[in-house]
Amino acid sequence: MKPFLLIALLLAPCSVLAGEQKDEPAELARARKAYEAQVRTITAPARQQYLQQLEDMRAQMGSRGNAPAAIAILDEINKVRGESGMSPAFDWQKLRHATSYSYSEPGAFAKSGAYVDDHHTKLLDGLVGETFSPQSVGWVGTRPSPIVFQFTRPLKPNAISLYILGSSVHGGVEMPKTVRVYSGPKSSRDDLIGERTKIPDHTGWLDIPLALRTPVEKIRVEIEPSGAGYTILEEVEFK
Ligand SMILES: [Ca+2]
Repeated sequence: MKPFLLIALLLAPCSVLAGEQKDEPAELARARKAYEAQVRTITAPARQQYLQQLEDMRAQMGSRGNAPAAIAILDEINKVRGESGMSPAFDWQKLRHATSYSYSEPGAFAKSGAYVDDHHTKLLDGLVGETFSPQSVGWVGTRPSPIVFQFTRPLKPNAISLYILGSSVHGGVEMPKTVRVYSGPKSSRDDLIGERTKIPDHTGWLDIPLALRTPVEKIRVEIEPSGAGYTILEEVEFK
């Protein structure tokens, strides 16, 4: 017998044994997969409830300007999402600084006050207030200018949040009648990805889910005023 054949014969049983230990039966893999899917289905409502609770908590911390707490909550959100095979949440705190925006009609701000946003910074500075301030962006007697947000790479946010002032801050302030969100810089009914009507009169965040099929680099927001009063916007976030 040639030496290499002898070596092959001596090694053969070990290889087979190792293969049997490593390769599990297909029945086991199938049963485990079904079990894992069942666990995911059974625990889904509790997980969704917990994720919603975390999102509310994160928004609360964000509106109070408590960035470290908001980041800690985001880590927990991503841990829970990761454990259940979901993709990580949109990390707006990191992406905010890499996002810019412009107004299609830049001259339409309310001049009676400090509501001009010529430098395009106020809506992404992370600051929100309970009432109007020099950090607010406002329009009066005219339709607010469409706002075009530009990301540095294609993104697929699940929602947009707008921090809007309600009439409780001043009688002349009105909530928008409608907010429409489009993919791309121009508005076209085909590109409508989110819409809110019947907006409750409330100072704070207004969430609008976005139905994006593919990532986009630009998102356009159009606000329709309720009447002739002030429309005041403080901040915009993507989630
Ligand atoms: Ca702001």
